[in-house]
Amino acid sequence: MSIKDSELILNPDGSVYHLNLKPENIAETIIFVGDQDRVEKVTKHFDSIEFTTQKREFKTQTGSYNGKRISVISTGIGPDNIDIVLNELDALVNIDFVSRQPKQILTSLNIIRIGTSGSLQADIPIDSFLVSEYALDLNGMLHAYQVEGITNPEIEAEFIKQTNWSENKSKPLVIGGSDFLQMHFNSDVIFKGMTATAGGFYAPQGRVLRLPLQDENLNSKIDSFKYRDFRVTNLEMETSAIYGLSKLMGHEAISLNAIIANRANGTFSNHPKKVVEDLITFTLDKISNL
Ligand code: R1P
Repeated sequence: MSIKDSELILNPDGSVYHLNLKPENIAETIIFVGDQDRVEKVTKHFDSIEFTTQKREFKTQTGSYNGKRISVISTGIGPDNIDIVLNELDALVNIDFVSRQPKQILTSLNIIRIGTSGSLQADIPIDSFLVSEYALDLNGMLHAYQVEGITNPEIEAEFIKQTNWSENKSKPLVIGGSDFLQMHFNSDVIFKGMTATAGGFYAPQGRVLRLPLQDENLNSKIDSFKYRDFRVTNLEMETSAIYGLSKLMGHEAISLNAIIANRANGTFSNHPKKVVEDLITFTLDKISNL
């Protein structure tokens, strides 16, 4: 059965609906950034660029770094955008656009997120790097898929208990990153942790401007959550969605975070651009021998 036009939407030039990409436009190693202006902060280091396109917040450049073909894609903000980006990238490599059927032999992409994030722990300072060994999903987009089997029910149950998580909110999920990429990116200069992913920036991350929170103590309960060696180290808006969909689709994914804020002591980096720039060069060096 072929996938209907309404389900896999292609543009008149044959490119996929939101990303504006054709299968030949992307490499098998893909860097995700949030901000479209950050794409060129990565590709300015490339030897050459073969392809550029942009639609909405999704900007893509493909080129080579030290001879390795890499694509850089901006995802914009949030798990809903990750749903679009991962599904369309997976379609580009694993669905035949002519027969509109999944391919017999599937391709596994290497996906590396270079993001910014706020630390929740005093001992993970601003201007440091953190790799997400695990992601804690507080958002819920993933519950539209069959997530049984890729999550960690024991840690989830303990998190729900310790935070008295509201039944009106989607059930938190804990998902590991790619073991293969974590081994490859292992380094003394990088903290390891469990990254919480929220589906919003303000109340979903415990920020109050004018509206009161559903649970004003939730952030401090998240900060002090402890189960075996697990604690929540940092908060951002994409990692769990990337980890969950990559696991379900068979891609390898890792999330690297430039820590630009520390919410435990209320500090913000004096030079956030430099921290991101340093994480970009660290990442490119590691990718060139992937
Ligand atoms: C919020 O300001 C955005 O910044 C963080 C969050 O995950 C969210 O996307 O990451 P990026 O700077 O990588 O987009």
